[in-house]
Amino acid sequence: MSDIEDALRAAAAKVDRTLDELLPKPSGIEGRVAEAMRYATLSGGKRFRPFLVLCASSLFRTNESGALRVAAAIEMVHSYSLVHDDLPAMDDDDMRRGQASCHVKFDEATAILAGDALLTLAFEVISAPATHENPDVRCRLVQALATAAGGQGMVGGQMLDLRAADEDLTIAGVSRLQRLKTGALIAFACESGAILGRASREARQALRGYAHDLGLAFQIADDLLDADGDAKEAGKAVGKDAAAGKATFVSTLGLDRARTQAVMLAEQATDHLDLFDKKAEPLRKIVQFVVDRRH
Ligand code: GRG
Repeated sequence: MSDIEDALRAAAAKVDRTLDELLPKPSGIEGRVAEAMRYATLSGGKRFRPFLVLCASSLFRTNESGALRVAAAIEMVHSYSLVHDDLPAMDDDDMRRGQASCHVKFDEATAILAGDALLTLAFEVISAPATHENPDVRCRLVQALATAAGGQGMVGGQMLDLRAADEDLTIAGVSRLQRLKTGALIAFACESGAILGRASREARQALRGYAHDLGLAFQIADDLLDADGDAKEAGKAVGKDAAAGKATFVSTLGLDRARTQAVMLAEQATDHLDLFDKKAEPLRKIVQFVVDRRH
């Protein structure tokens, strides 16, 4: 296993412990929703976004326990998005992270509620004093996460995605959709490190540029997996975009150009980190992992 995979696993173990502490324990009749929240969140996953939070915050003088809470909160938002995305009204997927989707394991109403509760818990966690002693920092985290997850961010991107099969999207249209749907949360992961660390404008700009290019490279890699990946390895259905006639980076650019574009974006993302010294090494290495990933 490579260094970066080891680092990802080590960070994932810490994030999972934090999630286990923060997620409600099932009890009483309403315990079913807690069970579904736990099922959807503590079910594997690369913990890529939490890793970005931890690496970005470690560039500055930050407290690891606060960063871990932000990392767990972003994973809650990500897990909610996957639970809702898998619902029959959206992407209608029976399998996620190699196991039954949340609505298949439980039922649709419970999956909707579990997603809602994960989203709200994320805000409860980042707005609590244990995340950062300074209320201004907490307020900025709340605002940035709300923008990234809402109608001008991930939810807006999901709306565009649901319409993608009926629209003749150009490459600019596909880029905008993906920048909102997946890019916004990835950008928040990096931005949150800068907010926690009260970074300079220059450092913040550099992380913003990095997150932009990394987010697009991540999505192209995801489209490539959907186009030529293996369902078992990916832990989810593949070939769905083409079957639905959805415009993606692969359908608009073709396999080869999409691969080339991902490599170019990866190089560009790494260039943004020139400002930081050796401390940014994990952020550099994760770029390559994202482009090469098979799940
Ligand atoms: C329902 C509001 C709402 C939003 C859904 C993110 C999203 C928007 C839908 C997910 C659909 C999807 C498969 C998008 C492609 C990129 C992506 C988010 C892949 C899954 O993320 P990974 O690879 O998954 O980080 P793991 O399981 O490792 O956490």
